[in-house]
Amino acid sequence: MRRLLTVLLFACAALLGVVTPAQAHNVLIGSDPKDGAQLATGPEKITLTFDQPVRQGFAQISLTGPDGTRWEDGKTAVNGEKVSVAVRPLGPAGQYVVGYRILSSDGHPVASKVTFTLTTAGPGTASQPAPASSAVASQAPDLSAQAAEASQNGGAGMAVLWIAAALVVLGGATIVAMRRTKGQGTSG
Ligand SMILES: [Cu+2]
Repeated sequence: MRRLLTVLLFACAALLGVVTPAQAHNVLIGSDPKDGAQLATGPEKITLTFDQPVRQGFAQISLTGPDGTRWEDGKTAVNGEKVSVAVRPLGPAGQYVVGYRILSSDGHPVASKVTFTLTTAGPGTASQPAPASSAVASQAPDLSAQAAEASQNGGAGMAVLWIAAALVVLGGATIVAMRRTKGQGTSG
């Protein structure tokens, strides 16, 4: 019986070793403007800082105003741990939401938001809607990030194979161990 337990323990350890990710997700450690900031003047750009370098190509920052208007201007840029986007002159006073989605250095997408409040209305006009195409474009990075993660985790496919193989080995070892235990029981 001890042999069986030992086999089970080793099998569990092997499974954990395969499943546990080698690296952690990127974590947002700072932003400009800061989360919860009260600003009299709108920022010219938004910069987010992470604890690890962000992968190129999939990062996206959006800035949504109190009336739902989008205020980011142009493409999101990734520079090491920093991700930024330009912002056009803000309009109405109120809460602005900085939504972001990035691809972690471990290949997993991370998405969240920070908010700030514009205390004084700026010169920007809310009647200047984001082009319709940008709404479509904003969906695309989500899909490509997932695709990238999937291909990145050709690792994941391999992990499944490893788990399957480990289960087969575990099953075989369990049968062998049980037979031996049984054999020892009848002969002794
Ligand atoms: Cu991860």
